[in-house]
Amino acid sequence: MGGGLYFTEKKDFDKNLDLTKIKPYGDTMNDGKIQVSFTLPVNDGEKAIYAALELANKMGIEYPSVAYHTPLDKGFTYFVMYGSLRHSIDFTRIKIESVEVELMTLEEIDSYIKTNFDRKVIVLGATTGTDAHTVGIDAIMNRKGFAGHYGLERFEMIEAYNLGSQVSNEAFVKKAIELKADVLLVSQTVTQKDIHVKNLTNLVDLLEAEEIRDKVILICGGPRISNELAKELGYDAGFGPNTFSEHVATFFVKELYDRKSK
Ligand code: B12
Repeated sequence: MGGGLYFTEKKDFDKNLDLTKIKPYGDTMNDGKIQVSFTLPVNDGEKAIYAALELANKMGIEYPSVAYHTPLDKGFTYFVMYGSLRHSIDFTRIKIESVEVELMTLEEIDSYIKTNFDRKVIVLGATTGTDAHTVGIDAIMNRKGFAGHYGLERFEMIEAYNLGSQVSNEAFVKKAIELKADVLLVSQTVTQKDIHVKNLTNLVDLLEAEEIRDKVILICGGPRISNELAKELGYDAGFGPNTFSEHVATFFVKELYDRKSK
């Protein structure tokens, strides 16, 4: 290999767990072992391997090695790199803003709606924009649900409308007005080039233009959505991975009640 990048491993690191400087774990505390993959826009070969090692080193990976490399196409090579991460994180300083509600069951949510509202709650959901991923919104809304948790269509006191995927924001807003929806659920999976941010922001603009933003509870969700991001974009809440219908329904029935009481 040109120039030769050689790494010998240091074994005498501190093996005690310190939450103020956690590192990835391989098989020994603080060994920092990680595996990363990326594609370089060059042909496979010695020079490409050298570049990948140098890049890994720049990323903070000590003792990097190329676990796997293969040409993807002419001028592109895929790498899997293995090594020890130099960096650590102070775990004790992390504060996450997540939706905190005391979770209710399907039956409790239905009876909460019966007790507090004299009608069913109307929920409209879709995957909007060009995004074609439906599995997330279906997991929340479809009758059969997801991982043993029934979806909103199964709730007696919820009238759920799932428009599917690739629904334009304009069509979504039009349907929301037609149905007089109480709750709008938007799913976004694709985040390449921040397309989700543009699309979610555009929906808020349209709702404001129609003067209905304050009349609905606006919620988004998806594998890379956090409550923090959702609020930044003008949503009432955001839900990420491992969300079930009960999480989101508990949030919106309580929010509806709070708004009604004000
Ligand atoms: C299945 C799949 C597809 C299927 C989708 C079929 C369908 N009917 O949905 C098909 C093959 C069509 C597809 C296409 C594409 N895909 Co795709 N796909 C996936 C895959 C493998 C699984 C996604 C999934 O179903 N997850 C399961 C569900 C249950 O999880 P979830 O969506 O996170 O939902 C949960 C929560 O997030 C939350 N939630 C989700 N939405 C909402 C909404 C609300 C309101 C709430 C409260 C909660 C909530 O609740 C759900 C349950 O807990 C992922 C990779 C992966 N393993 O994740 C890639 C992935 C999402 N796809 C990806 C890409 C790039 C694409 C394409 C652009 C590929 C291409 N170049 O053509 C196209 C998209 C085209 C388009 N216009 O959108 C990337 C996205 C990268 C990114 N960050 O942008 C991924 C991550 C693959 C990858 N590693 O590159 N895909």
